[in-house]
Amino acid sequence: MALEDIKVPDIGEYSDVDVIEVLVNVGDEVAEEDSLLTLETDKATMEVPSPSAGKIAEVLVKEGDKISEGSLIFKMEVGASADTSSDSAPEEPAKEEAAPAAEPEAASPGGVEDLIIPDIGEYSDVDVIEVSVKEGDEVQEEDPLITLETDKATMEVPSPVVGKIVALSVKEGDKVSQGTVIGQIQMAGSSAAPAAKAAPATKKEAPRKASPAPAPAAAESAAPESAGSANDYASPSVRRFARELGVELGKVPGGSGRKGRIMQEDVQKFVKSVMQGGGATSTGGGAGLGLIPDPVVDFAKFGEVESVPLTRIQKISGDNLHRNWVKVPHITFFEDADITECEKFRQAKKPHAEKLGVKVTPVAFILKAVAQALVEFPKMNSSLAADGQNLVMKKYINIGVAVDTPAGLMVPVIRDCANKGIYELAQDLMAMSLKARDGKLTAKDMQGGCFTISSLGNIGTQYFAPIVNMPEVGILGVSKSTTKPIWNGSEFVPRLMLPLSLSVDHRVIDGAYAGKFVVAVAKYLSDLKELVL
Ligand code: CAO
Repeated sequence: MALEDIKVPDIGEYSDVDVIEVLVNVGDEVAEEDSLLTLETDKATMEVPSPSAGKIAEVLVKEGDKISEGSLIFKMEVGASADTSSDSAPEEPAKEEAAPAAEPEAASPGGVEDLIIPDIGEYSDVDVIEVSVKEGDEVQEEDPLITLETDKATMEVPSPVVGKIVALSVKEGDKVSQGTVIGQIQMAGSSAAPAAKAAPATKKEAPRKASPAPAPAAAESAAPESAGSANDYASPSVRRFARELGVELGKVPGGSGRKGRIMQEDVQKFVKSVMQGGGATSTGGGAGLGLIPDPVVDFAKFGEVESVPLTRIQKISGDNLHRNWVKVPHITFFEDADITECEKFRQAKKPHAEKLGVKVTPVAFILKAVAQALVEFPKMNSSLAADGQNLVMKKYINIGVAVDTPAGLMVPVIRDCANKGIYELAQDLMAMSLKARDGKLTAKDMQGGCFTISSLGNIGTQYFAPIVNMPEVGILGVSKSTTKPIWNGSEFVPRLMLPLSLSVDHRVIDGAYAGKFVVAVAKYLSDLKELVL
């Protein structure tokens, strides 16, 4: 067993680079290429991998330190055969001298020059994960143009000069290598036509600055955690932005970028939510509530994983559900409706409905019963005014129905339910469910609801506690009907019972009121004659 010095390898032309994370401790066994440290400059985040397998004997660096190429960072016990030379810093690939993609000639002042990927270490076919500019944008020297990512580093390619982007030939998802032309820039002060491609122009200084020349990459890995933990996956400029605002990236929930990357907007949204005292966002931040941060787990440590981006609808409904769950003091009531007669009636009407081209499911009857109960219990059809001082009593009865779609949960609204018959309600329900599943709902289709029905009856389940859809004050959860033995006073008889679960906003609805409401819904479903009275 021999002790080997581990030094910082070639990290391009950077020096005094911040150590933002030390990933190993004394005693840790590491394999060759395991990440030891994460470094960050204002343009790149990179990991320093272990040059060989061994056991960490001494950690000579800590978070916040500044290091440069050659700094001694660890001592490691390696096998007897290991090279113990104190200069055995990571075997850097022979630093091929930055073979410039094009001759670094002088810039043609006022001309148009190609934007070329500079020396990015020994990487090639690197993923473009963000394009920060578009054609027509004016940029300053050093403004980030695109962000690249390998499995060990995230780096920005800055603009080499001040000017206007006149052509852009790169998009998110493309792969680029040193020398790839990604567009053209018209240098400040120029009036040259965009198409007029200048003779090989300056690739001089700026490109080199984009080269973090990070240590050699390990085997292929799609893991997005290029630096630090899974929850602080962001480009260097977003990191800088967060740092300037004093935001810990690990606390920013749900990156909205590709593969969950945290974008500048996510940081802004987080700050806004903290300032407003709200709990943050989709994955549950809760910063304004003084909650501890969400656990961040590297699931890949325990087995194979795959990252599947949330759909837009899932993100939106997630944020809404979270707000509603946190802000509304819920109380949920459970009741069974005896729908034996209702079901007989529905079955009897099926042939006629089919002739009309309508599929009448129990949900049409539930819509009708709820509409009638809302007429009888108008507070359940109200909303708390924004000032918190008044109730807005609605004189119309529009009911939202939660529809399970491949893209996520959507709630289209069926209008004027109190004045519609069963066939018409069934027709509207069919049309809205179809529209939702085809992704064709308009914003208007989902506006104006007074109360929501969430039916899992076609799926199963007994009871569940639905979340009130703010600013509504009530939601009825419906589960699968089953035949149960019911005592009729002298004997048990088989009855088809429908489980109902009513959640209400307890700021507006008292328990007794809610109880009466759900009992009324059950009564209307048990005896349809009540509905016509
Ligand atoms: N008990 C027993 N069977 C029921 C039932 C109930 N409560 N409700 C519906 N069914 C049966 C119907 O009788 C019909 O069967 P038949 O064809 O044999 O008559 C079948 O289920 C109909 O299912 P459907 O989905 O085509 O239509 P629907 O009107 O019952 O429901 C809709 C429409 C949009 C509510 C439903 O499709 C849906 O998306 N539900 C999911 C809602 C959801 O995800 N809520 C979220 C819960 S919490 O986040």
